[in-house]
Amino acid sequence: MSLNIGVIGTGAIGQEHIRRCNKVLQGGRVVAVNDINADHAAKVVINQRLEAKVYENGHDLINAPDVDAVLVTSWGPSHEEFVLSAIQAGKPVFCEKPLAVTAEGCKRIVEAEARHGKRLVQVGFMRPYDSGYRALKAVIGSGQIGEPLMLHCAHRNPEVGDSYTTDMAITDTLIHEIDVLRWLLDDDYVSVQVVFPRRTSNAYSHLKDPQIVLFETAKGTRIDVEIFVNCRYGYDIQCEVVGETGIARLPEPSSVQLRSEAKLSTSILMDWKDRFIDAYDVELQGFINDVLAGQLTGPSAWDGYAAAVTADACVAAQLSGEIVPVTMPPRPAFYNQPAG
Ligand code: INS
Repeated sequence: MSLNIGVIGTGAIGQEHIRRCNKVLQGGRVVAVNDINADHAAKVVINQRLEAKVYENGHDLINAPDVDAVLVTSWGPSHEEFVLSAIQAGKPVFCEKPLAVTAEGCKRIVEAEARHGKRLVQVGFMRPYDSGYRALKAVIGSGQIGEPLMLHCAHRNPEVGDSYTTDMAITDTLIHEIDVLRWLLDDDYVSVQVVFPRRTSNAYSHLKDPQIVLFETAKGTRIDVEIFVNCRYGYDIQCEVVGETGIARLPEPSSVQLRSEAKLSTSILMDWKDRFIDAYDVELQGFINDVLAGQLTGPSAWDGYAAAVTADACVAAQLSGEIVPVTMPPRPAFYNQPAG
């Protein structure tokens, strides 16, 4: 059976996901599209040679009888209303991050899904689908390094534009670590502190860059994440897990080892879109497969909510300089199956 997919939002990531569904992935095809700019949606249909109907209204797309599942890739502030509408219609929905722009909004989605009684929502956190993180999780799970005690992580971008503000280091950048490290450790955060080292002269003057975010988890693991978004040299994601009897590191993306001009070198990627490109494919294929099998297993609305609550605490910690508690209500039994 092929899954008929409706896509709300035909901007950059929407077009990428449409291309994926039609050209790369199996088991799904895009039959309906909507965008705040209907002409834009119509152009995407032509450019990507889709046999898809353009809807003026996202809710009509969700309720269309031939749409089996929905992808929400519109502007962040519109996510909540479309996800709630899909739950109302009883249709599975894949929503790009953020699930909602506030923790309250995420909570409303969690409550609506719990009332429905079955998981319908997957959040577009793709790092748990990256083969490197999966391999790292497998090593931790094997017990080879004992229990994880400390994590040293870095999230570095070569540069960011002048619209990037200090809080975006959390909501736009660290948000990936917030999600993937919870999943990696199967743990929750209990507190966070943010400290600011000496500033780089390469950042715009309104931006505090770099930053160091220090988490403590419920099991007592300590995590430091360096966020450095004007590091100039490349797009670099690091994660080192120090366990009781050994250390495990996230593998580097594969690249040719070069001997040339008296140097032995491997190159470093510059663009984040290239770093996790395969993970996006695996993530969306997973959603299609799970919908067809009748049971979602990917990052849940609860994971979206947990990330939003944690991000709020991190932003508060940026402002106060204090250690801020991360207060999560207990995970409802409904979500007890951890993702991945
Ligand atoms: C992007 C994206 C990248 C992250 C960047 C962020 O939106 O999420 O993965 O490295 O810092 O600006």
